[in-house]
Amino acid sequence: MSRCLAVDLGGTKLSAALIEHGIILKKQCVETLSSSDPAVLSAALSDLLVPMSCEADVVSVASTGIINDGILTALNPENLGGLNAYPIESIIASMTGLKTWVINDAQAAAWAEFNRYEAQYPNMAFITVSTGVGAGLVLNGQLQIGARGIFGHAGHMLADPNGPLCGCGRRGCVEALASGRAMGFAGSAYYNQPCTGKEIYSRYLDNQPKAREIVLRSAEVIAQLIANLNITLDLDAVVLGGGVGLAPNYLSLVEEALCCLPLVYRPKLLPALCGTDAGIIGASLWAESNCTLPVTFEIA
Ligand code: ADP
Ligand code: BMX
Ligand code: ZN
Repeated sequence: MSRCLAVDLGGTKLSAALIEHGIILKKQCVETLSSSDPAVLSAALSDLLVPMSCEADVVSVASTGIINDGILTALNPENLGGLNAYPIESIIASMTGLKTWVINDAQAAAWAEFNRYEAQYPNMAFITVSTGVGAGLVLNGQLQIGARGIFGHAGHMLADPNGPLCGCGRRGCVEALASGRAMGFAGSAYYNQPCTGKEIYSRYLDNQPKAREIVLRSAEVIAQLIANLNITLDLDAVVLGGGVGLAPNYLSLVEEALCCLPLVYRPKLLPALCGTDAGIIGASLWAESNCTLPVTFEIA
């Protein structure tokens, strides 16, 4: 495989890039249109991917949602405007005419960061605090996907049994308290006007007390999630990414919250070196490893 058309489909943004030998040659990013109508997503994918596909040999997608057998099943359909059961692999393969690989976005980003950190941390969790809260796990140097693609969906672990109802149907998930959408909801209720997570974050940076409370709560919940993962999986490092995770000072807030816990709960905490490109880079690396021909042995 030489040139990959790598795609990152998140709840807020959709990006595509041509990547050759790990180098991004060309990249485009648009807003993810929120609609339960699959035709809306298909049209957006076609507009973005078809013009770039003539320059690519393969397509590889990092997508929000559980990816199993090439089908996107939203654990939290609200993050995608209610869209669910979308056969993303076959749709993209037929619109581009190219072999298409698809994995979960946080799993892809975990693979990108594992490689970007030069495999120094064979037991590593990547957490994205973005539209939702996603996670990807590399254990013993292997990216974990799971038999049904669910591996690592730690954003839906319990944070507060009395917390808000999560779009997945469970009450008090990490995502319902800590994600960009959750911060936007909490802020909209308080300020009595629709707010995004990004807007709440800039109010926090301006020292507005309610926004500060919302952002600190998010960071505290993420720190507890990291502690839970560390005590379960004995991690070498946790890498933080996503629009919120990479926002100024967020990692320090998580670090401060972690510092209140006993040492055994505190892994090394690192920023995502690939930044917002972790999904596309991880997808291209994933396609590369899938395209490697199996070693064949000749029997004399
Ligand atoms: P996606 O979820 O599509 O991968 P992002 O990683 O950009 O996209 O995450 C989107 C979420 O992060 C939204 O809730 C948005 O409001 C929030 N966000 C984006 N940029 C920032 C920022 N600079 N500071 C704080 N929050 C941000
Ligand atoms: C949700 C879930 C995960 C995803 C995570 C981060 C859906 C549609 N997505 O927990 O699969 O990895 O959000 O996604 O159920 P993002 O859009 O915030 O990057
Ligand atoms: Zn949930």
